[in-house]
Amino acid sequence: MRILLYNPDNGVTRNFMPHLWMFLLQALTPPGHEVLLIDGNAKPMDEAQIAQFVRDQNIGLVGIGAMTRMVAKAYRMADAIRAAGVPVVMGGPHVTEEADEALGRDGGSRHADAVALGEADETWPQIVKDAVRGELKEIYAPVDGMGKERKPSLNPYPAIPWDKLDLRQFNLVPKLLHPLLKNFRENWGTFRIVPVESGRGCPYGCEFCTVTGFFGDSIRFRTNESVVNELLLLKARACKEGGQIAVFFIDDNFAINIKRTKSLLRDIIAAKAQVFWVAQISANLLRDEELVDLIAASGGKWIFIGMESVDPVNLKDVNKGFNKPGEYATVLERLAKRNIYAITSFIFGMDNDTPGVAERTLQQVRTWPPGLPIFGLLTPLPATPLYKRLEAAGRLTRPRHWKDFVPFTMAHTPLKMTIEEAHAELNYGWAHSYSPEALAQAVAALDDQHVGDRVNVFLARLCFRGIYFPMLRKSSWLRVIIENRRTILRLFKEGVFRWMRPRNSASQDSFDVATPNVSGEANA
Ligand code: B12
Ligand code: SF4
Repeated sequence: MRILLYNPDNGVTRNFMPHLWMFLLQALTPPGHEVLLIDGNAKPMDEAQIAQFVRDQNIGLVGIGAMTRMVAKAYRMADAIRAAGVPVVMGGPHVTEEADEALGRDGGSRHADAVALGEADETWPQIVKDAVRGELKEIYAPVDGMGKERKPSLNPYPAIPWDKLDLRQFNLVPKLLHPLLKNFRENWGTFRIVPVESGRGCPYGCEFCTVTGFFGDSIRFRTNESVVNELLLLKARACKEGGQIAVFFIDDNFAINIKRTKSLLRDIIAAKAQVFWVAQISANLLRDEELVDLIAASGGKWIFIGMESVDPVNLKDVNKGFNKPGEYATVLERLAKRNIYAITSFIFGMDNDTPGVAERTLQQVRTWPPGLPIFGLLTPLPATPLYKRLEAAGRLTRPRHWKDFVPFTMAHTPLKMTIEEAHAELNYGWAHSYSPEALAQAVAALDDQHVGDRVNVFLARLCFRGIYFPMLRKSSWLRVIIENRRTILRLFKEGVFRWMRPRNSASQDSFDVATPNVSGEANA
C-alpha cells in the first residue's frame, strides 16, 4: 500500500524544520509499504491539490497530524481526501483531546475515519495492517493487555535514516546563494535544522501546557548511544553534502534529569558527535554550572526558556512558581559567558497582567544579554487545566477557538485588562523587540564578541521576526533587508575582513563545532 503522511502548514513559518512524527511513523511502518511525506510548510497545498495528489499517486491511506492551531486546515484537507475515496487517520495532541470532534461524534461533520490517541509508536503498525484489510477501527489507544494506558518505551528507538531521506525542501539557505556558499570555505551550501528527541515527558504540569497530560509525567529516555549515533549520522550527512546541520532537541525539558543530560552530553563530546544544537530547558535547571559547561562543549547554541512572565504572581497562578524572575538575569549571563543565547518566551494576558506589561517586561529584557524574546497570548488549549478553569469560570469567549483559528487572538477575557489591551501589549512586545533599532542594539551589545556570534544573533532575530510579521514572500524579506541595511553592511564588512585574514587566524570563524577542551569524563 502507498501511504501519505501529511502535516498541514502553520501559515507562518514555512519550512524551517521538519515535523518529527512523520519521520518516526515512516520508520515504524511495517515493511512492504511505501510512505510518502508532505509537510505543508515546505510544500503548500490546497484541498483540490491534495485530492488530486492522492488520486494520481494511488494512495491507500492518509495519516494527518496537527497541533490545535492547524486543525481547521487539517480537517479541510481530510474532508477533501475522504471525498476522493481515501481513508484518513488523524493523530497528534489536538485530536487526542478532541477525538469526538474529528470523528463527527459531537454533532459536527466527520473528518477522520480513525483517530490515533496519544503516542502512536506502538499503534501505528496495527493501524496500517487494519487499513490494508479495510478494517480500520475508529479509535486506536495505546493500552496494555488489561486495557490500561501504556506509554511507549523509547528503548529501543527506531533508526531514522537521516542519511538517505530527501531533505531538499528543508534547506534554509536561499536558492540564490547556493552556488556562492557551496564554495565558501566553511561549507554552507546547505543548512538544515533537524528535530531529534532524546526523551519524552515533563512532570511540572504548568497549567496552560498539553505536555504533562499528553506524554504523562513518567519521563522516558532513549539510550545515549542511540542519540549519539543519530547525531553522527546527521554530521556525516552534512559533511558529505558540504553543508551544515543543526539539531533541535525537541524534548520538552531537555535537562529534566540533570544527571542523565550530563551523561548524554559527555557521550556526545567523547564521540565527537557535536553539531550546533537548540533545546528547551526550564530556567530552574540552568543553575548548574557544570551542565552549562557541557552544553557549550557539546555544541549547544540556543536554549529556549519558557519564562512566561516577569511577575511571580502570574507564574504562581499558572503553576509555574518554580520560575524565579529574580534569577533570570543570572541564568542568561551564565549562558552568554559561554556564547550560548536564549530564546526567551513570554505570555501576555495572564491574570495579573495590566496595561503596560509589555514595556515592564522589555525593561527587564533590555538589561539581559541579547537573545530572542518571543511573545504569545495565554491560550486555553483543549483538555489543559487552564481550559477547564476558564470554562468553569465562564471566561471563555470562543470556547472552540481552533474551529476558526485566528493567530495571536485571545479566546478568553483576562482579569485585569480587556482582550484588546492584551492584543496591544503583544503588538508592543514584538514591534519593540524586532524593529531595525532593536536589532541594531542587539548586535551592538555583542560588540566584544566574535563576528560569527553577532551574525548568529542577527540572523536568528531576523528569522524570529517572521513569527509575528510573517515574511512568506520575497518582497517582505527584501523590505526587512532594506530596513536593516546598516546593521547588515556592518556585519558584512567585518565578516569579509576576517575571512580575508590568513587561514590560521580565520579558523576561529568556522561555524563548525570545534573540538571542545572539556573532557568526555567530567568537567569540574
Ligand atoms: C518541536 C515543537 C514545536 C516546533 C514545531 C515545528 C516542528 N517542525 O516540529 C516549534 C518550536 C516551531 C513549535 C511551535 C509551537 N508550538 Co510546539 N511543540 C513542539 C514539541 C516540543 C515537540 C513536537 C514533537 O516533535 N514531538 C515528538 C513527536 C514524536 O510527538 P508528536 O508530534 O506528538 O507525535 C506523536 C503522537 O502525537 C502521534 N502523532 C502525531 N501526529 C500523528 C499523525 C498520525 C496520522 C498518527 C497516527 C499519529 C500521530 O504519534 C507520534 C509518535 O508517538 C511539542 C511538545 C511535544 N513534546 O510533543 C510542542 C507542542 C506540539 N507545541 C505546542 C504549541 C502550543 C506550539 C505553539 C502554538 C506555541 C506558541 N504559543 O507559539 C507554536 C506554534 C507553531 C506554529 N507556528 O504552528 C503544543 C501543542 C498543543 C496543541 N494542543 O496543539 C505542544 C504539545 C507543547 C505544549 N506546550 O503543549 N513547536
Ligand atoms: S516546564 Fe514546559 S513542558 Fe513542562 S509542563 Fe511546564 S511548559 Fe510544559
